[in-house]
Amino acid sequence: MYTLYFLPGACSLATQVVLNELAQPVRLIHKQDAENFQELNPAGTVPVLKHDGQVLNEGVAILLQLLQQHDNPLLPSGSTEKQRAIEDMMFANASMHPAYGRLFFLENNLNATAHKQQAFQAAASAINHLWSVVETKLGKQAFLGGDTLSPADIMLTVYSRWGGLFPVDIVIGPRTRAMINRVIQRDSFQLALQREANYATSAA
Ligand SMILES: N[C@@H](CCC(=O)N[C@@H](CS)C(=O)NCC(=O)O)C(=O)O
Repeated sequence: MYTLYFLPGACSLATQVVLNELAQPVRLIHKQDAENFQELNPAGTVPVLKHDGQVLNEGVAILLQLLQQHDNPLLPSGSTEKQRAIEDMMFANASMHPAYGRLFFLENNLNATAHKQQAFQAAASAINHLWSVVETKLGKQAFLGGDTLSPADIMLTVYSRWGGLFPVDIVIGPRTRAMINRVIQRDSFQLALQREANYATSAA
């Protein structure tokens, strides 16, 4: 049984979706309910995954460990395809995630002024550029990895839900929208959302 420390709707949602894709049982613990979260991850971020006494940090490192541990069609075995899948995961985690992170930073650290809105717009424009890169990468494919789901599709789908929290126009192209909708409709994603919602309900 895996234990996943999470925040609702955060990037830890992607970890849970991958665990669901791999049919692995998972127990959720809200970050605020952890007695010693700083000891689990001194950086203070989710996801944190515990399994067999091992504590794993950093989203991509966690996903790679899971994908190497359990048979799955998400991470290809051919070296070129595998390299591309990891590149896409890093694009999501190290380019798109921090681009959205600027919106959270601005919201939490600037008072409402014209400058704040200007900064939001600059941050949104960087995000929109990255979504245009995704649109080009997708080409005629259903998913970034081709015909079948890849880990980066799940990660990007989770991040795509953050734009609505801010007063910005995030522009996501039609092929990317279709990919996101395919990911959201999967049982693994719906189950993950349901578990997070049920957790919030039982904690209330
Ligand atoms: N590089 C880290 C970044 C993780 C990260 O930034 N997580 C955010 C949520 S998406 C977080 O935990 N922020 C701290 C907080 O909101 O308390 C990873 O990929 O695991």
